[in-house]
Parts: sequence; C-alpha cells; structure tokens
Amino acid sequence: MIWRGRNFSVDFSDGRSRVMGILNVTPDSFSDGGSFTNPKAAVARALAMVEAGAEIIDVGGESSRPGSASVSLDEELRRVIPVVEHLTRGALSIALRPLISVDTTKSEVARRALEAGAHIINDISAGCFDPAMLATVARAGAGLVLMHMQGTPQTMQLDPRYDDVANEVTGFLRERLAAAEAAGIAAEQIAVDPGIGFGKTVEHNLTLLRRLSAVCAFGRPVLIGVSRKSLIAKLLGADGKNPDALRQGSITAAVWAVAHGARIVRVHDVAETAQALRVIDEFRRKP
Ligand code: 7PM
Repeated sequence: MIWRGRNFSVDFSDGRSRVMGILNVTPDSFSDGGSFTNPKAAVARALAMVEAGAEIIDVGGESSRPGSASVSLDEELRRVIPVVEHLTRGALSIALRPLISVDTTKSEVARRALEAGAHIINDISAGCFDPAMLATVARAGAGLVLMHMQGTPQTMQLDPRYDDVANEVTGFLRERLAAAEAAGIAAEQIAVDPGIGFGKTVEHNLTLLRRLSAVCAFGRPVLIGVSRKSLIAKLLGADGKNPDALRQGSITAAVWAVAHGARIVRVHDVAETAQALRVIDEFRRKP
C-alpha cells in the first residue's frame, strides 16, 4: 500500500508502521507539556520528535479539545504558517525530511500551508466544515487524512449516539472518500481515521478499536490518534491532568491499533511509541 501526493510518498509495503508526532502550536495546548506558539520552540520540539522516530509531524493551530472555542483564520495562520515554513525550508527538512501534515479544517490554512511546502492536510472534519477544502487539496495534489467526527468539537461529547458505531463510521468514511475522489483527489492520496474521541463514548471508542478491520477494508492506510485521550484516562481511572500517568496506556493502545491493521499512529510520546512499534512491526511481518 502506498500513500502519496505530488511531493511525498510513503510505501507501507515494508511492513513498518509510521509515527506521527503531535506538534501543538496553540497557546492553550495542555497535553504536550507546553505550547509552541514561538516558531523556534516549535521547530526544536519537531526536531526532537523526528530524532525520536517520528516520520510525520502534525502541526495543529486549532485545539479540537471537546468544548473548545474555534480559532479565527488570521490567528490560525499566524500560529501555523511560520512553523511550516521553518520545518520545510530549514536544515531540519534537508537532513531528516519529515513529512509535514497540518491539522486544520480551514481551506485557506491548508492552501497557505501547502504553498509553504506541507505534504498532508489532516482535516478532522473530512472536508465537511469548509466546502473549499477538498478542491484545495486536489489542486495541490496533497495527501489528505479523512477523519470521522460526530458533531463539532464544541458539542461532540455532550451526548454521542449511534445505532451501530462501526457501520456509521465506515459509511461516513466511504461517503467522504467518494466526495474526495469526485473533487479530484486520488485514492492513493488519502488515509482514513475513525476519529477516536470525536463524538464517541468509551464504549463507542472500544467498539471501533475492536473493529479496526472494518476501517482497514477500504484498502487505504488507517491512522489512529488515541494518545493521552480521555478514553485512556477513563480506562485507567485517571483524571487526565497528568500526562505521565497516561503514557503507558497510550502506548498500549497504539500497539493494539497497529497489531490490528493501523499503519500510522498520532502520538505525543514519540520515542516510547516508536520503540514499541518496532517490536510489534516484527511480530506482524509476513514470513
Ligand atoms: C483536545 C482534545 C486537544 C483532543 C486535542 C485533541 C486526532 C487528530 C486530534 C485524531 C486525527 C488530540 C486531539 N486528534 N487528527 N487531531 N486523528 N487525524 O488528542 O485522532 O490531539 S486533536
């Protein structure tokens, strides 16, 4: 399986899973041990994650924390674009060449980030929030992550309901894959993500993690983000305020996801997760 766009290519046929390191550039980012609104600090953090084994850096300027307020276009551009420019134009990109994805639902942020050299747009709304998003990704020939969310970040955790969560999530992803392809995005540019924690109860999340094969059946790389999420905190009876208390649980969830077919995991603790995945990748490898 290959994931590629005009300026990147990831070949999963080597059997290795890939770590996507989370780079929050939000002043209110809480779960990465600090915030990186200063581009220099953000670049240093990105470099550390790449050295620790991240092959993709996911730059996010709009917190999608449940109940969080949305960020203005100007503010999100101010946070994200300088960091993308540093990451794609600086020495880091030449020496280590991480792929840069940008976690945004705004087509103007996507357009400017892709113009600055980003490779992938990670849209937690799967192109539903901004009607120009799919055309923007198509025009740039970029990679795209299509993620499922029920509702919006402001309201999604109030009362999530499904008749059959696995069916509804795969049905949504099937519809968004078709919409993306109709907009001129090739299937090989797309990765899919069931959106752990995005309008889901603990039981919904567990069902999706048990039925990952249903998401893998699209034949596209599956991305899972579960690192430090409230799912892990709830399973451990932790309050979620101390990220150290969620590290081992998050790694275990990442290992489960990869063992059940996920190809990319989006994480905070890159070194520890990369080590775990190196082992599980060998277990998975076909003889
Ligand atoms: C507060 C709550 C802050 C949740 C941040 C988050 C995903 C993502 C995020 C994911 C993809 C986080 C999330 N999660 N993109 N962006 N998949 N594709 O825990 O699961 O980082 S934001």
